[in-house]
Amino acid sequence: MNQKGFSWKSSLLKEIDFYLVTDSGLSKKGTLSNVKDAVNSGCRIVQYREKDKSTKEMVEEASEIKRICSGRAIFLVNDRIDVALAVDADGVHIGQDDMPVETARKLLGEDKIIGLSVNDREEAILAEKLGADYVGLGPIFDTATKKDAGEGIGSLKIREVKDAIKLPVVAIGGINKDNCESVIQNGADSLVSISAVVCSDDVKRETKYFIDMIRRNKKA
Ligand code: 3NM
Repeated sequence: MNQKGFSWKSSLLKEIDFYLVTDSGLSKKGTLSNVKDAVNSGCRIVQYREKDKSTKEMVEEASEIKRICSGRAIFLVNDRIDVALAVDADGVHIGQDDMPVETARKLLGEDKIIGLSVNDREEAILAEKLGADYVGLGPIFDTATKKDAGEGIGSLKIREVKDAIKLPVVAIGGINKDNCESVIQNGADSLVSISAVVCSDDVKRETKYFIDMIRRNKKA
């Protein structure tokens, strides 16, 4: 079954609030510790994003993350469809220059989640047509975490994208405690804040902060 534009996966993803993306280069306490702390704090979606490890190390780490997330959080792998398949993750998150969504869908099947990074309304509309289950919209603000992310588009662009598609919109890029409320107030279903969370001494506390802030602003 492929209901492009909206599916049971998209409705599940609309319920997600804080979205953890791992970064072993920035992490103070390590990826596995970050995943455990975030999930124990109530985070319901984890993306394993690893740029510096061997495939073997990634498969080992991903299978450990899958175990931690099991029954508690959706587990996606960034970019590496082979790693996602190897550990039977819940899906992947891919970028505009990664494997095309249609090809990823053929490899993964209809039951897996595919998220696509988009930078504007046009890319978001195309993502929906291609059968992505959610879009990662960014960078919302300037960020040093992803060197080639480009300039921040500003949180008002979130509303523009939300009005153009049915898919859940996950906001990413330069989001921190000072600017996060505007991201939810402008319609994001969920948000990612890599450095504000993984660079912290207390990932549990930071995760809880974002979850509470998102729920409060969604209710308002
Ligand atoms: N993707 P931080 S921005 C991984 O715009 C990533 O698609 C982006 O890190 C995009 O929360 C980004 O520390 C880095 O700014 C986000």
